[in-house]
Amino acid sequence: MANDSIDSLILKLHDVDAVKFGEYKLKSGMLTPIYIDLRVLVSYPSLMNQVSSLIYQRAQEEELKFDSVCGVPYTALPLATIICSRNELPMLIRRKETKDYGTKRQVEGKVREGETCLIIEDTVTSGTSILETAEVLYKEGLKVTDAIVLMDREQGGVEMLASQGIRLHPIISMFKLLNVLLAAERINDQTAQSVRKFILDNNTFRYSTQCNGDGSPVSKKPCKEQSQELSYGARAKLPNVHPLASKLLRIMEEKQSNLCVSADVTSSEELLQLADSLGPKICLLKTHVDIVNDYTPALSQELKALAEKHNFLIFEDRKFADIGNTVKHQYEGGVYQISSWSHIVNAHVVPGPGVLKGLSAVGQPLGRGCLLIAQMSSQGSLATGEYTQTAVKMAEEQSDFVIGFICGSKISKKPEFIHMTPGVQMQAGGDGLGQQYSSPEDVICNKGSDVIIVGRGVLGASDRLEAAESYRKSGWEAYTKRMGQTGQ
Ligand code: 5BU
Repeated sequence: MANDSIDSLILKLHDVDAVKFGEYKLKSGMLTPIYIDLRVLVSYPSLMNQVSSLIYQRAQEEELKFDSVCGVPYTALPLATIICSRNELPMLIRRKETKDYGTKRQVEGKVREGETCLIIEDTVTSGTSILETAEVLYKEGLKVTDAIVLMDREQGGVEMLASQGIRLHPIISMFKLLNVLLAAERINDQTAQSVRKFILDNNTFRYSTQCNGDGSPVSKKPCKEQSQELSYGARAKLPNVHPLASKLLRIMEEKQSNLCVSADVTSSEELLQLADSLGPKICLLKTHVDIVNDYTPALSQELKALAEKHNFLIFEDRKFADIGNTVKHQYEGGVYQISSWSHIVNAHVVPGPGVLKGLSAVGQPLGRGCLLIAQMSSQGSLATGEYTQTAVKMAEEQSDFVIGFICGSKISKKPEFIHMTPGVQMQAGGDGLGQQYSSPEDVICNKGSDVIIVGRGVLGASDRLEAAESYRKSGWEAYTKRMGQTGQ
């Protein structure tokens, strides 16, 4: 999709007051410094046409497969009409209120069970409107795999819908909109900054809970209703699961531990002591080998032996982020020779798929696996929205090497992928340097992640073993709660 056509659309939307700055109240009651009102579009036929074309173009670019189109009532309804009419596609209309006479149908149009319907929406904040429409379509026996939205406020809608198995494709994202309006001097730096801050501080997915949340609703399903979900043990046996993911899931089930301790210590002796003493409590030991002051190759060999002794895997949190050729050398060579001892590494998706190509050239023959950093726990992280979604897509495309994600919540419905979440302590809060903490219960039960990564929560305790056991227990209890069981 051409960037200049998006830029000109953004300016036109601003011209017609579809984008307003000030102080507005959202449906949820939240006050926002930016208001998007695309209802006015119907008064501007050429804009309606332009938007409809861009939406259809996006469906084609993404090579989406669907049998019908449904616009979320009301604003997206005329957009869906134009798209369907122009391209001769069958349309479905979702009623907002069920009729109390006649057919009492909630969906109008010819419904053929098993077919796939593409949802169109004008603006997304949390994603609940799209989910509500999808739920009505599900009831009619239809499938919903994708939705296209004109304007994504980047407040967690993409992630929430991904957790429910729906890929959301935004045409305009909030940050893009701000940049274009700023460049065109329609807004000043201060306004852009205050909107950016608002968006980053009000991510409805990251800060709300799926079970019993008091933030905006993400999923109406209580934990118990998620019991159709597969256990770690069952996921280990899935036909398409990566052998290393399978091994980790088996370890988790056997040791009743979804705890990864982040061994952020600076001496070899302390690192080995930690690995040996906490080994029985953990499924995974995460290292930052480049903070160890006295590293020698013997350290990694001893770590490997302890991993075998206590049945855990090693995850070097190296966060590769360069072009394929460079990361290949960084992974295999240098002082640390990471690929020779670390079962799992992680990578940023910012370089594009080449980073995985480089890493997998080294790691795959050794049976290693990689986690993609789809989200980060730090305040103001830019890994949100479309970025996160791209990470999920990249993982799906290279699932012979990618075993899961670093993320704040479940972002892929594929049970073969393992979700791991850093920024975990018993009490929510932060460390004053940007780290943000959630509790094991919140991360595993409410956010649907699989593994808690705990550093200072354990390392800072006077009795590290006791602390590790208490995190193991909390993480496991949250998991059994999520599975709808009681205290295994
Ligand atoms: P803490 O002491 O529990 O805050 O340590 C968290 C660890 O996880 C630390 O090693 C970080 O480098 C690592 N981390 C993180 O905190 N947040 C992230 O998004 C990623 C890694 Br990726």
